[in-house]
Parts: sequence; C-alpha cells; structure tokens
Amino acid sequence: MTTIYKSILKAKNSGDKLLAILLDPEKIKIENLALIAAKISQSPATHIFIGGSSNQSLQTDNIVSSLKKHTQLPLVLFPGNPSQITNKADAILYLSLISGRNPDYLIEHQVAAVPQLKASNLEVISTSYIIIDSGTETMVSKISQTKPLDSTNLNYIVQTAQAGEYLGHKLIYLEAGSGANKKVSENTVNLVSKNTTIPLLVGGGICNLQEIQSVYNAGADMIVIGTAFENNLNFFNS
Ligand code: 1GP
Repeated sequence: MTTIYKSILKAKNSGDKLLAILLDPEKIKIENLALIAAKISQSPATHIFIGGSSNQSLQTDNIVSSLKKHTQLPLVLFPGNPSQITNKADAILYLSLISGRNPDYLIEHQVAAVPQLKASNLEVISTSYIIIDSGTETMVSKISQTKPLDSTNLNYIVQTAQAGEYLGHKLIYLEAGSGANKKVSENTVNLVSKNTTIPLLVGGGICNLQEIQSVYNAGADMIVIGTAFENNLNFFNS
C-alpha cells in the first residue's frame, strides 16, 4: 500500500501544493475533536499529521480513532518516539534525523519500531528529517540531543538533503521546530528544492497565510502548520 505517497508524488508532479495540519495529541481534548475536524474541513488542508514530543500512546490511539469518525483526510503519524505509533492511522513518516548525529534517532528507534509496523497496515514513508537552526533550541534538538544545521551553511544543508535522497528516503522535511521564531528561509527551501527531486516538506514557525504562499513559491511541496492552527482554529479564514 503506497497510496498516500503516490498522491504526494502526483501532486508534486502536477504542481499542486499540499498542506498538513499537525495535531499534538498531548494538547488536544477528545471532546473538541469534532470542532477541530470541522475547522480542518473548512481549511485547505490535504493531510492531518499527528505527533508530539511526549510518550502518549493511548492518547494518540484515541485521537486517531476519534478523528477517523470526523474526517476523510489521510491521517499520518509524525512520531516523536516509537510510543506514538498506532495502527489506526493511515501512514507514518518513518523519520531519520539526518541533521543530527545521535544513532538512536538515525536508526535505533527505527529498528525498534519494526515489529509494530510489520503488524500494522500503516503505509511507511521514509523521510529525511532535517532540523535547521532557528535561533532558539527546539524541542526536537533538546530531546534528541542533537544540534540543528547552521542556517547560513546552505551548501551543507543541500548536501544533507541530497544524502537523504541518495539513501533512498521518499521525502525531505525541513524543520525549524514547532513554534520557532524564525521559519526555514525561502532561499534554503529554494536551493533544496532545486537540488533534489523527491517531495519537500517544510514546517516550523510558519504563522500567516503570506508566509505559506512564499514558502510554496520557494519550492515547498507540502507545508506543515501546527502552532498557528492550534492557537487559532480560524487561522485559515483570517
Ligand atoms: C513542527 O513543523 C511542525 O514539527 C509545525 O511547526 O508548530 O511551528 O507550525 P509549527
């Protein structure tokens, strides 16, 4: 089953821009899910990502099951750790944190997750996860104990993304960190998009509609919005 990845590729090839809304199970109350799903259905979202940085397996499971009742959009796990894997979702970004040098986040967690993935119907989408320095320490850097890439060293950022593509990953995700003060620059997005061929996701600190448009224009195929929607469910209508 590679339906979701195929649709992402198809969108990239036809220039259709994609939008994922990221929901953090830790911050969501089940009783609010119907409203959240209704707001998502009124937005341009094409995907819902589910993930956070804490160990909340039961919560993730409940949120995904409940969301399924309210939306037809693909539900994609974006796990901070293997405890967030639930077979109730449609797919999982199988992330390797290739900006960092911590073997746990490069391969160990991925190996540990295999039995659970094998026992599920999840579509597994291997993803190069690349954190770009946004000036403040991100939760991912803190938890993974890795340094982000220097945002001014564009050659190295591009080279890292190209390494991910050579490794056979299916997606590249440029991440500034949830709630970052500074998103990944348009220049960085543009260079990475021009020098790689797989779909490019960009997220972290994107907080208004103009920024979404400029990151698309720079070459992102999919944008991930978490905090801005979490803070204002009418974000896309404002
Ligand atoms: C975080 O890229 C996502 O992993 C979304 O970031 O919460 O800043 O939108 P925001």
